[in-house]
Amino acid sequence: PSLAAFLAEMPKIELHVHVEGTLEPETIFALAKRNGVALPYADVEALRAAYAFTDLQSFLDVYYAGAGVLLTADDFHDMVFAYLERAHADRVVRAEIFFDPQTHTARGVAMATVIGGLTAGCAAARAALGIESVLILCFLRHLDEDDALATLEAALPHREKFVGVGLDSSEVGHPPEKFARVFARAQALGLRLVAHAGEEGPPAYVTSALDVLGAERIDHGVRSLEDPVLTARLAAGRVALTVCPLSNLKLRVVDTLADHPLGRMLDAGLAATINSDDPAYFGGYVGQNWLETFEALGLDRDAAIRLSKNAIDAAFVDAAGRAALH
Ligand code: ES4
Ligand code: ZN
Repeated sequence: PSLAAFLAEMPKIELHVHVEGTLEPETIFALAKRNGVALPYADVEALRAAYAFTDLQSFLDVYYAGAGVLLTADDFHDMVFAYLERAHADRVVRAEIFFDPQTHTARGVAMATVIGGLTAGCAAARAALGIESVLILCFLRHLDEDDALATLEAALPHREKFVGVGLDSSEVGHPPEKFARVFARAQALGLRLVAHAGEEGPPAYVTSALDVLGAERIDHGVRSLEDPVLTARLAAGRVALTVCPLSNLKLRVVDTLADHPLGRMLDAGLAATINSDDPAYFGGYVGQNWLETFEALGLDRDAAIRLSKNAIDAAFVDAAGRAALH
């Protein structure tokens, strides 16, 4: 088969997707109507016109506005189920899905509503489609650590419904060090640890995500190559980097996909993977990320196999689960 067909048919694992970033514009308007929530956009076209991002913050402003339409457990169920249907169509067999509880609890939505709805949606997709999924609770780094600590405590009645914690939102000015205590608490609870670092922030944030937070995977990490000591360390430790090429393009981390560092990361021996981040906002789900990146960088089947193996090795599964994925 052609490379495009090979990529389309290949079973995939998605390790970096924000469920709130899977809300399509039509769904945002449908939920706004269903819930009686006012939106700062006149219609779907006006909302789509706002998707001309200049950097991470310009995206986050729109993304948090869109997430404001989510109120009921059904909303969270339907959102994650719709994402998993699309992922399944891209041949995703397992997804490890981020959610941002503070975006919802700050509006008065109960933690049980958020986690209960998402868990039910994941279960429904597993039953209907056979797709596996787990949830990772992310702390918003633009808020303070006490808010993150209170969020983790509020989530503990639902401890068995998420496998780990992450760190997302505005990176520059909010280094990993700010969240040392909440990550230590999460680690003590047996949760898996990941953090966004080196997306817009410097390589030093990747280093401190590893050293101060104990992060097991780095989300993005594309700026790691600027630091040769860090690059050697990530390669030697086979630390997975969950790279999101179309996100980096839309948020102007790179000027063109042909400039994307993914090929150089693989050449440097880094355990990179391909993911979609916020697919409803960035112009494509995970299959589109694979296809466009391979075309722009001239990657081959050998690279596809390496990227897939990296994702299998990085997935939060036990030894039997990993053997089944290989
Ligand atoms: C995000 Cl692309 C990105 N970076 C940081 N935080 C985020 N939350 C949702 N998408
Ligand atoms: Zn992300």
